[in-house]
Amino acid sequence: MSLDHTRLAPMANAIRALSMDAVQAANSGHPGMPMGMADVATVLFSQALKFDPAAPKWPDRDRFVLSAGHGSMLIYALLYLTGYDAPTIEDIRNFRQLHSPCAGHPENFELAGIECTTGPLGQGLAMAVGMAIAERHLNAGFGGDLVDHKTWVVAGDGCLMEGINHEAVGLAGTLQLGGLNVLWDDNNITIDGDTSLSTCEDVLARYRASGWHTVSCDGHNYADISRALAEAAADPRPSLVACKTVIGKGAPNKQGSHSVHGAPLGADEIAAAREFLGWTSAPFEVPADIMADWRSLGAKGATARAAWEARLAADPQGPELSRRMAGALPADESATHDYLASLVAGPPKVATRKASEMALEALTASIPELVGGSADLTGSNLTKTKATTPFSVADYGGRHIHYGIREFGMAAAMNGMALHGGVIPYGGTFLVFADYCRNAIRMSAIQRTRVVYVLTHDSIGLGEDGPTHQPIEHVMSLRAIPNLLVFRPADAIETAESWMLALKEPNRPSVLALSRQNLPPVRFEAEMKTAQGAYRLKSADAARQVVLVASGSEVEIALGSAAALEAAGIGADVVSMPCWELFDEQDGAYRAELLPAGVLKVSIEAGVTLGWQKYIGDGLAIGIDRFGASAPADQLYDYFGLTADKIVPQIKARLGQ
Ligand SMILES: Cc1ncc(C[n+]2csc(CCOP(=O)(O)OP(=O)(O)O)c2C)c(N)n1
Ligand SMILES: [Mg+2]
Repeated sequence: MSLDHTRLAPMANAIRALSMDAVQAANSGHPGMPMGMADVATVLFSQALKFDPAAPKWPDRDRFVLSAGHGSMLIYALLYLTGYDAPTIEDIRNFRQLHSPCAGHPENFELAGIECTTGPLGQGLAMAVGMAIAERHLNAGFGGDLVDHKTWVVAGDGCLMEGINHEAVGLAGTLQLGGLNVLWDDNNITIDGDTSLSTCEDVLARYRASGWHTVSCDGHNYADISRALAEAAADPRPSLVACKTVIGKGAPNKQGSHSVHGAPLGADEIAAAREFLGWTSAPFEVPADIMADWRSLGAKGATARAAWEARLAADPQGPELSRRMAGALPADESATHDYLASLVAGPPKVATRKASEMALEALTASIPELVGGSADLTGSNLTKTKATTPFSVADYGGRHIHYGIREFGMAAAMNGMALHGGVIPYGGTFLVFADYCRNAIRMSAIQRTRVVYVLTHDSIGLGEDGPTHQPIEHVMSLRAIPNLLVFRPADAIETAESWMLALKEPNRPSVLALSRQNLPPVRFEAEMKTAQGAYRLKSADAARQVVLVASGSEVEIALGSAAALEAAGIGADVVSMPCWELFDEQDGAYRAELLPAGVLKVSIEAGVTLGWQKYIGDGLAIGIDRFGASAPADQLYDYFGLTADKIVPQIKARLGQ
């Protein structure tokens, strides 16, 4: 489409009108950002973006990420105007209402045209880095005929100010992700007022210092925007395009002020804006000629998509790319089953982080879409295998990403990779630093992404590094996140099963909480008992008076305690519970049979006891409700009362014996 102002300006005004009317109807929302970026978005969609509304998930489409998610009406308007099946104008009328796919912030699971859920500022841009990583990786494996697309981001001052931006920009610059282009809504306004209230940063200089290309433009001048986008697209480095804009552009009395950031314009100002923009249509109506321009623009994408489909059909690698993009695992699972059989033949005494590495050796060798990494703790998290060579500018085909000390950036990038499709990301750090990336873990769960978090050094069992490094509340607090599987396996077989289960979850992220210290085998057969979340590891010999429930490294302690109880004539079951969430999904009969009423139930876990009551009722919760200490692990277990010697007398006392 030409840069004819007389055509583009009305198209951009359609975005403005829909945005201000939808926010007004909802009596809540953010008109300023979509109105300010309407011109940039119109040029992007008409000049640069590769998309096809008729096939929203077409694998080689450009990815468009609205990192400034509060400006959600921008993307709803664009999807509607360019002709996606959804949202409909009815959906837009119901912006922010229950069951409208036009939620307050864009949700990837609500609308096919939305690549990722945004709203927590900074994470959209950081997810886009992951999308660009996935694109380069698949390009290296499948070639430019099948994989060659860009990632475009609209980000605000907030996205650039957040700490995660430093991590994302550092990673993207180092990896020279030239397909990544960030359009910065450089409007000098945030909620509190002028950006000078809180920042004096030379943003472009920071990006350049991180290996980025930067360019500026007048965000309301179509030719200038087009020039900047073309420059960004051509540069081999990731690009930041500073688009100088006026927030709320088109609202004559309010534009340029923070008052248009997040509140309806009001009837008077909307009337004034209609006058100012020359927009005479009723709310939610777009004049036929303007609509026709938008729809013809949307229809153009079919050509590139059809050409790609023809290339895919002709390419011998086409079926493999399609398999990966569909998220289907390879049919042949013999490598993992062979590995499990080897564990049964010779159960090793290893740390579960080591058991994870052993499982990953088998998994990464047979599942090529697994792309691992670590936030600079590769040798501790044990996430790198023989099959996963480093991912670098020199080799985008590599499958181990050195994320650097960027836990939040890593987690968000993994979300972007999973959302891009074609790869299954996993990455490691210490469990205690899950808090550094917690909101991205939460976003994995909200967005239903298959991301596996390898979180090692999962308790006081890490020993001498002391309380700053010893997770106490972390496993429990991760269990509090909906739609997240938290595995804390007890030995090598449970670890392998946890990995297999995590990878078979297309719509759920998983955490693997893994020990630093060696753990003896507790299971000697491989019948996938982890799938039930919890199972009886040992049945009482004497008449059952107690059920001990434990996870991870404390299963060994539960077994020791049970042996001591049995020696005293007290029958004790031991239940290993590697995954609460899977156990909660079992039927009531199974759960009641495992944790029967009327029997003393005792939980043993080296972390906070808050939460165990739902399984043990008024039973005994053995745990650690304070911060840890710096000492060798054995001494800590004794000091914190996590030994059979210290647990058994408490149980006897509760039983009155
Ligand atoms: C992590 C996070 N912190 C705070 C917020 C709340 N919030 C939403 S928009 C915004 C200001 C963003 O400013 P800017 O990106 O410049 O957007 P503009 O006002 O220009 O539309 C804030 C603080 C959020 N959404 N996410
Ligand atoms: Mg701003």
